[in-house]
Amino acid sequence: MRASSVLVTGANGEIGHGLLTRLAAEQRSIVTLDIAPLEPSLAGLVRREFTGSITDRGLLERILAEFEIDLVFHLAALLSTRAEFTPISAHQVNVDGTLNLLEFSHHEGESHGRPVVFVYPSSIAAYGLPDLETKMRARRVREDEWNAPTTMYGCNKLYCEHLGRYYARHYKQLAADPPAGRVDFRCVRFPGLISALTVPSGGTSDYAPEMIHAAARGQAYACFVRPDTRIPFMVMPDAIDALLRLASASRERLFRTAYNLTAFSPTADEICQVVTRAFPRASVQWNTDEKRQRIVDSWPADVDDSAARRDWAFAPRYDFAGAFEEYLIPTIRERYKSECQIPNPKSQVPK
Ligand code: AKB
Repeated sequence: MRASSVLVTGANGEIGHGLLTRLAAEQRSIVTLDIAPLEPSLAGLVRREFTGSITDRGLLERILAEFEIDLVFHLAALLSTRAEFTPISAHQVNVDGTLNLLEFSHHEGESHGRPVVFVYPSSIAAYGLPDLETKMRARRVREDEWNAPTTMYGCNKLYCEHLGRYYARHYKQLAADPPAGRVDFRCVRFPGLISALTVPSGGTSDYAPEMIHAAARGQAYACFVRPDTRIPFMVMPDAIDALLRLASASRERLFRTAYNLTAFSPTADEICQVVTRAFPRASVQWNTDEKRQRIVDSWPADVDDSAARRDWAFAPRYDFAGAFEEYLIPTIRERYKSECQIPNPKSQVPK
C-alpha cells in the first residue's frame, strides 16, 4: 500500500522552512521535492526527501508510484527579480513545473479516488498598475482589477492561477466522459513576506527583509527603492497560518480561485524608522535602482483581502506594530545574538 502524505515542492525555500516545521508539529507525513538537498534542520522533519527539478516528470512519476498524496503545497518558483534575468528558465520552472504538478495531482487523484487539494502561492506580482499616479489612486485593489502584470514572474503566476482553475473545473471538457475534478485548486496572492529566520533571494519585495536583517546584524544597507515606496507585507507565521487554513477550508465555502492576502502596508521609510529605532547600529542609505523601482511601482499599495476573511476566516495575527514588536525584533535579535554582541568597555578589566 502507498503511504498517504503531503507533498511540498520548493521545501528549502523561505515558506518551506516555516511550513515543514508546522506540518511536522501536526505529525503529518511529509514528502519534499527541491532542487537542492534539504537543510539538515529540515531533513529530520520529513518522511522522504526527493532532490530534483519539478520539470522532471520521471521524478514525479516515482513519487506517484510510492506515495498517496492528498495535499500539495507547490512552493517552488523563481521570483520576480531573478526571473527578469532568466525569463525562459523562469517560464520553465514557474509554468511548465506547475503544469507538471497539476497533471501529477490529477493522476494522483485518479489513482486514489479523492480530489487532491493543491495549494498554490501566487503573488501581488499578478497585478500591474501602469504608473505611480494610478497606483496611488487605486487604493485597495480587488482580485479582478489591474491584472496586467509587467514581469515574467507576475505573468507566470497569473497564468498558473488560470491553469489551476482549468484543472479544477474544466479539465478535458470535450472528452466523451470528462473526468470529474481530481484537483481541488486553492490559491492565495501573497504580499511581500518577511521572515525573522531566513532572508529571501531573487525577489523585488526583498528590500524590506534585507533592511531588517542587515540592521539586526549592524550592517549598512543600501535600499534599492525610494523611501515613499508602499506595497503590502505580511510576516511568515501569518503566511504559514494562511496556507494551512486555506488547505483545510471546506470546499463549499470557497467562492474564488485566487484570494488576496495582506496584513500591513508600510512605506520603505516607515520600515526604516522602526528598524533604526530597534537596532541603533543600523545604517540605511537610499540608492534607488530605477528598474526594480518600476516593478514595485506596478504592484498595488494595498489589496482588498475581504474575500479571504469572509470565505475561510483569514485573520493575520500581526499588524505593523505587532509584527515588529512581538515577532521580528525579538526573533531576529535572538537569531543574531552572538554576532550582535558589542563589547561593553566598562566590563573590561584593565590588566
Ligand atoms: C518577489 O518579490 O518576487 C516576491 C513576491 C512579491 O511574490 N516576494
